[in-house]
Amino acid sequence: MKKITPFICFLFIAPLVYGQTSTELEPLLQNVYGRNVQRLNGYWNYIIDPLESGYYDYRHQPAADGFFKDVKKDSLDNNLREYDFDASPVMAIPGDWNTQNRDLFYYEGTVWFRQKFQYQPSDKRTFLYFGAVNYDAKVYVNGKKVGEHYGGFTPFNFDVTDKLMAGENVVIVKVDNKRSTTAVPTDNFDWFNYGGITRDVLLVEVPKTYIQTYKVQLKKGSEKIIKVSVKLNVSTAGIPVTIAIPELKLSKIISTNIEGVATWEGKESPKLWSPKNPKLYKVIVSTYSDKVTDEIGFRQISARGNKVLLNGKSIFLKGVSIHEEAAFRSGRIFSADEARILLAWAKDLGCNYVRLAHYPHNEQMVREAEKMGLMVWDEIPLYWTIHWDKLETYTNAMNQLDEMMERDQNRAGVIIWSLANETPVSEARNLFLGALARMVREKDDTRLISMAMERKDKSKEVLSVNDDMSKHVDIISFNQYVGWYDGPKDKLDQVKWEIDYDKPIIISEFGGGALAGRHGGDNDLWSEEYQADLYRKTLKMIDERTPTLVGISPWVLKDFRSPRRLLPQIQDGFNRKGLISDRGERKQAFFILQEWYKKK
Ligand code: GCB
Repeated sequence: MKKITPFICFLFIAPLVYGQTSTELEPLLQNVYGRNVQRLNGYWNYIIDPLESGYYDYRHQPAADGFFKDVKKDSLDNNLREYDFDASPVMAIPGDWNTQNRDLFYYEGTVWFRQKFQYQPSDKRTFLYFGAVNYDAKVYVNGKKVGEHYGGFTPFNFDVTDKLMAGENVVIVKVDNKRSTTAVPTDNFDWFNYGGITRDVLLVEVPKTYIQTYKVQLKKGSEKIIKVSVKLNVSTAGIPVTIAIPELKLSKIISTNIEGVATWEGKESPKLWSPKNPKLYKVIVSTYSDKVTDEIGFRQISARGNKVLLNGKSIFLKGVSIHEEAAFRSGRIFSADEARILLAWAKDLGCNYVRLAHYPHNEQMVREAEKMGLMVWDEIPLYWTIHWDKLETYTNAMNQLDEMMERDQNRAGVIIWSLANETPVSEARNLFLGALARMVREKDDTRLISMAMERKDKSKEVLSVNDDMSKHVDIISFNQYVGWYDGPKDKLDQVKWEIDYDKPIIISEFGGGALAGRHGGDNDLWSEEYQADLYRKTLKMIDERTPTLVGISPWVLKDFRSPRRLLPQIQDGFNRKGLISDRGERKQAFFILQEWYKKK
């Protein structure tokens, strides 16, 4: 216990320092896509800078005249400048750099990006918004730093009003995707470390007094009471806020308190969102000066005993795990069109649920899933061997969790917040994750908490889970690879499961690898037949020798790139546990699971 005392201290300090990893960050604007935006997407000039010579001088001190200044040659006395954005190549933003330039395929380090845009001053405020940058983003506007953000999968924004000029403006971003043992994720993970400005870049215009965030959802425990909370950027009481849901003939004017927050709850009769009827309502939040439009669904999700109830009825989560990697071309996904391809595959499989692993996917993915009637498990990359004893790691994780929750808080489709994946059990880890679980509960009582745990067996034949984090979660989820890492496959016929928690249970991963088109007997590793048989046996084990489950999300929908997967002619840099290959071919196991889902 002694060893972790400093850690306990930092858990108390953490809320105080929270948000200060990136001091210049403004609170996240809710639903930028429902606002007046100028897209800065397009072709950006870039400079690859492995030694960060655009940032540090020759004594390795931050340079005052780094690349972010983008100085004109003739403004210098001696004309000497050793970089030139104008003469540098361009790449498409949003987009990872690895799949746009062969030289950058395995690159991990710094790349500078520059874009120019026109701006006309007005009485409005302008935010510079990034959907995500992997991993460390230092952002400059017209030569001045506006802020920095850590974490590769969540949105962030800066108020840049005072830095903009009439006419041409320049935004420069130093992006560094070097892995680090103290980061979230750490330096060791089983997916591809796509670097760059991987999601939309937007200029968002808002009035001086604007709607910073809002949450419109059913109140916990009710299928009728809609609960609204709207926060303005000013701490002024008495500002009228209108909340309108035209289809429900709801139009209500409420008033802010001294914190600039307006709340309301009232009885309505919305048609409830469900996979069968993914009904969304147009919701308009407005003040005298600002207006945001959204599409919001209403549903009630809860856990009772070992059941998960959707709108009061027990439901089985027919799921699949998905990485945010494009079908056919394997780069990072950032558009609704590409999200729909993967999600349509999941629907075809018979899914009503997807586990978006192992980090927050882009907003389009979450919104499209919701529209298609897929429930969502949202996750942050607390993966494997995290530095549980480091304040910076905790703050980073908390920040990513908060940004994900803030972004997705109005999505009825999102039913589970997941804290972590396969993290080794220790006291420090339990404190770290326990503190995060408390934060999640405080922020949102309308969704369930889970995390992918690991097995702790009772004996060779009796498999189980025993994890102290169980008291913090609503759903016990665990990954298990009997028949693959834990072979041979016949073991699936011999073992049974006993889990001693009176909580709903999900198998968040199982699976095995197969190269599409490779055939053999049921026991030939890497053949489609092996994988299909593994699914057959696992599903039988679930039917016959596993406590009642509320869902599964097998690993994984599509083969995905991972530098850990090195077997020539079979893996070639891909994790081959996909039910569909990277080229879109369905493997035999796809149809086994599809059949099982049909009967569920
Ligand atoms: C796991 C991890 C997942 C890996 C998978 C595998 O347990 O959660 O990220 O990709 O196993 O294929 O080994």
